[in-house]
Amino acid sequence: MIQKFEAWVADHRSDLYALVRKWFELERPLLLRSDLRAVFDELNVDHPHSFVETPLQEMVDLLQEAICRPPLIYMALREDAGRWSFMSIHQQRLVPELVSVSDYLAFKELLVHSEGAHEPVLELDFAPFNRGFPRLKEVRSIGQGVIFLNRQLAGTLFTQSGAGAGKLLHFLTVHSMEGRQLMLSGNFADVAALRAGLRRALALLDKYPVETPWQQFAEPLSGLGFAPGWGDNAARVTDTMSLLVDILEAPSPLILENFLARIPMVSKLLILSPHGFFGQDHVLGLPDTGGQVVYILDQVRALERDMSERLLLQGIEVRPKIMIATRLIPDAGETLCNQPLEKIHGTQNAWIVRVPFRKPNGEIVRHWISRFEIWPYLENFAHDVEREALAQLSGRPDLIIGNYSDGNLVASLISQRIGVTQCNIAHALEQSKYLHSALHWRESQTQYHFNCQYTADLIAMNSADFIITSTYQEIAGTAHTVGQYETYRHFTMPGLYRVVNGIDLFDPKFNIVSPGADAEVYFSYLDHERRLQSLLPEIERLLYGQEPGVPSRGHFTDPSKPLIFTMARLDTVKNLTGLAALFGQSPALPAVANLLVIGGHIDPALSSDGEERAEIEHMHSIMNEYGLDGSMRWLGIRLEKNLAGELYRHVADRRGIFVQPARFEAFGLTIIEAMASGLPVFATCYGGPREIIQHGVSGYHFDPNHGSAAAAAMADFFERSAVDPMLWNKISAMALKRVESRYTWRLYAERMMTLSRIYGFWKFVSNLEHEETMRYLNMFYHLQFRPMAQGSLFHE
Ligand code: UDP
Ligand code: LCN
Repeated sequence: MIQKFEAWVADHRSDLYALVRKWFELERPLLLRSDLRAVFDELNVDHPHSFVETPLQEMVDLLQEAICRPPLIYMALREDAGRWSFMSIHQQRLVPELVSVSDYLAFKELLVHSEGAHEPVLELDFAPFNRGFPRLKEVRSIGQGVIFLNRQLAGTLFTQSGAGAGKLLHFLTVHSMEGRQLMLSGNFADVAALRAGLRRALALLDKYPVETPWQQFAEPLSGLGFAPGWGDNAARVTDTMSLLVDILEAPSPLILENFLARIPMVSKLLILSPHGFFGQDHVLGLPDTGGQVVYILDQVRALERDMSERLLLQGIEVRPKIMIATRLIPDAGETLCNQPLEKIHGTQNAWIVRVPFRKPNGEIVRHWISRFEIWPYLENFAHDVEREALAQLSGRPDLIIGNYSDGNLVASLISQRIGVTQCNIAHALEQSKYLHSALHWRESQTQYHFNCQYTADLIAMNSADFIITSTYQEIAGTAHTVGQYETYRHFTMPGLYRVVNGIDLFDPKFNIVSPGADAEVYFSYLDHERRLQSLLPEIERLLYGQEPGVPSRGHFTDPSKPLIFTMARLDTVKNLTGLAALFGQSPALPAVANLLVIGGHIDPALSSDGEERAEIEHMHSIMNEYGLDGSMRWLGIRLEKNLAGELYRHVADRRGIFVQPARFEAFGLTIIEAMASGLPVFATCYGGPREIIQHGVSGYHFDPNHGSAAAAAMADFFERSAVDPMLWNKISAMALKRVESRYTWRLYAERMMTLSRIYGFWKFVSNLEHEETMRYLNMFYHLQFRPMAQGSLFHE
């Protein structure tokens, strides 16, 4: 593409000059894709000849951003997910030149740091460490790491003249759970002996009826060298052994996956989620406390069920144990976050274990602190959690799952020390939410400490054995937008360090495993039998009357109109104020619907968080400005799950919609909850919702930056549905179907457990531990992260 463009420029210098000049005329040093395109489109209209389908247009199509410092312009081009190139053009010479990522970032640094431009800078490059490792090749395969890994495993391990089979034999021979030997008891000297043993065992099993429980032939099988773990009855043991026979004969990725799926590997889980208020009651909607908590609690229930079922099927009587480690907050308000131990409802053996943050002098931090302020406490926290986990779980966990930047960092520290497989879940990577936050890290340093956060992210994502994402776009974006992980591929924090290769999207560690909506709580409004009728009077009072103790503002002058419902934490990025504004500004929308907002507090003095307080003030000013008190109701409460579930359904009964207006949403659990209730959803086009909803089929996307277009689309939907009720019904039905087929915890748990086993096995047989990377990360942690984290303590 670049060569084609260069050739074109040779004959079209004046056209290129016209475009570059127009870009410079904007007099903005940093131009985004939308700015660059708008100027190009303008030129295309004004210019005597069109540039449609010229190499110039192809080039502009790829542009993501440009840095303008006349007479030079530096451009970042993205041909596809993870495939970038960089180019400079001099206004007079007009010869495009390819530049390195490092040169591009150095030029970008001049935007904030011109005086120090020539100072030496620490450059981070993880690419050389990965040279020897297999990588995916196709953009569309990104996020399907395990499929690729299985192919590699089946292919390479077993073609190396039996070496792979030998490793598998070794793995099965040393494999144990809770100190009990599983699979093989150690009698097999080599693979030939194992084959012979399997033949004898299968012949023995043939004599038993298929339903015969394992215990009845355990002794003769043990005599042949087989330990428990193959199955709970003769049929399943036979199947598992046959799979191994097939692998030893002619391995295929599918057989290998099926066989590994049967090996009991995970009975003890450690899950890390340090920040926020982590609890089961009265926490949702508090600052920094939202979907991550819902996700983990639902995940734990689903994983425990899956683990128990699988262990039983394999004939293992071990009760799985799950520990969620979070911070203990002594001053925890009405929550239980000051309790060291809390059993998770609906589980047999899953617990929240709370460990306090300690200052260097040992003093316990008593109050909630923002997730942006917790960096100095994590190292001590990791030590304390490790000790607690080894005690609570009576030994090492089989898998450690980190959540969000802080949990993933703690997971890395503990996994490295005790040598356990590490899985990361980002939930939200802040570079996508806070645009240019790396470039301008110094300006927001006192509030956000992005230097610590992005360093922690780099360490955690590079040390994880595997990474779970909720959507494809979280890793790789779309044709024109950058993925959340992709923002870590290259970036710069001027004066600190420059990342030229931070993460490789083609790494097989990435896997898409989408969360679900709790089917016990979020089900169709048409499922009348299961509806919680007893909650309806409370909903009536909340929405149309007065519920004692619930702060509110506004009421519905005409309660017969359908509702536009939104519910979220009152963060700036959630943009609930943007929805109120687009509603207030629209001539059509308030005529056809009322707006119901649930989030934050009505009284700003009740909020402990600066960002939330500002949003509260903003919401009031919008309601005042547009006179919304008769068409909008704002409730300053946190809804309990069951009430939230029934409210979604109530809004559906009234043929309303749910709106998620965030400036950027990593995934958006409220979206799948609303869809699971049969509610048509309008959601932001930035982030996960773009993938969850198929526009015009199972809901709609809108651009929150174009409020009037969004309001018009919503008004149009209400108007058309009033004429033709089938429209609302169709979108509702498709939303239900979409969630059922893609976003369920049952699917999640199955996938997650398969991944744990396969990556655990990989780690064992191929020593995927990346010793060199680990050493480099260790140095980076000590020399870069630690001093910064400790430094940030002094801002307190
Ligand atoms: N939630 C709730 N009650 C509230 C506010 C939020 O139950 O008053 C729940 C909501 O149902 C969803 C979660 O909190 O399950 C928010 O998750 P989401 O992914 O939408 O956003 P996040 O807060 O993680 O950014
Ligand atoms: C954090 C977010 O910001 C949401 O978009 C997700 O839905 C939630 O975590 C659960 O992963």
